[in-house]
Amino acid sequence: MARPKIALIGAGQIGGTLAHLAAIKELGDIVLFDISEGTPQGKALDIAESGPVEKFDAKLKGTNDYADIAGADVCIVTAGVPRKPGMSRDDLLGINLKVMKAVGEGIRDNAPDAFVICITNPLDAMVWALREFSGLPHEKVVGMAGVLDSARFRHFLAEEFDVSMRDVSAFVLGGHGDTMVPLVRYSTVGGIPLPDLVEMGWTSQENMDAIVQRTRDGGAEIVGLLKTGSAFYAPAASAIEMAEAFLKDQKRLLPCAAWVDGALGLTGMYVGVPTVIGAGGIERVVDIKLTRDEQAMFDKSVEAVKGLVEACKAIDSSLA
Ligand code: A3D
Repeated sequence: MARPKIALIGAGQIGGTLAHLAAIKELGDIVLFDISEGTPQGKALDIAESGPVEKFDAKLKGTNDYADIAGADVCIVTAGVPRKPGMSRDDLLGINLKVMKAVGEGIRDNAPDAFVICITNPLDAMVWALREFSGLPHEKVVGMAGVLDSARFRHFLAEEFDVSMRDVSAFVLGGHGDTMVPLVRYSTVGGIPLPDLVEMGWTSQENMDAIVQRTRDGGAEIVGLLKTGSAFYAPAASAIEMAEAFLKDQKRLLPCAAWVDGALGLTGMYVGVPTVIGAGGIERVVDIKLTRDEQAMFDKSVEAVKGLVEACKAIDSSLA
């Protein structure tokens, strides 16, 4: 049986890391696409040359031609610009919207059957625009944010409790921005919900609140340290988890920016919600019940995403 084909649109920091991870995990053959001449070719060759050492047979190709992504099973989109210190994700909207148009059309014309994972920021608006420009079915176009935000939350919690990260499960919902909603009540250590752990005295409410805020600011913390770009190792690992769930029909329950039409009281929009990812793409949006406080936070996040989508429509009249 032929190996699956994975197209990575954008061969920058995240794109290169995605290619490396996909090769090491032997998820399929990899095509790295970028408008920058030489970058995808150089990274593809460099990673391919690690094959004998890492012991993978995945084929890698770098290209500046969309024709080379033809027939891709998965496309992961990181094309665009990342933020610099002092910038919010929303400051990237104008420039990255134009990039989504070119990428969406490239996927529509060359890989219309792919499962498409968008990473470009501002995430919830860009995945919406990418879906509009590509015209692919909603269940096949999804944004990566919740897996990363939840991984950050899990990492901070594992440090706080001094337990293995494997035993920490956590959920972050809503838009991928300052209004994201780390759901404390649904987050557990070894199955014990966080509020119970506070009650047991394992940690304090103050520490929990600080971890929730650090999770919300997780992207900015890395941008502040790196100074020349944004996070790329954890974002790449998170998108690979989603791609693997699709390619292996794993039915993973993962928080993603998915098209929600009916669940959680929403009609027709992309926002971070719990989903099931399998061979059909987004096979289910999990309609969880929120408390009044959680709902208020989620509503605020939804409004922020709607504002960004309206801004996209104002910039590009074909989206209105
Ligand atoms: P970077 O290393 O700059 O790579 C972006 C690449 O896109 C560059 O190689 C560009 O040449 C390329 N590019 C620009 N325009 C086009 C185009 N029209 N077609 C194809 N390629 C193009 O950035 P990065 O990899 O660090 O980040 C990529 C994106 O991911 C940025 O928008 C970040 O803000 C975003 N990001 C999202 C998350 C989420 O959790 C959602 C996390 C981290 C970064």
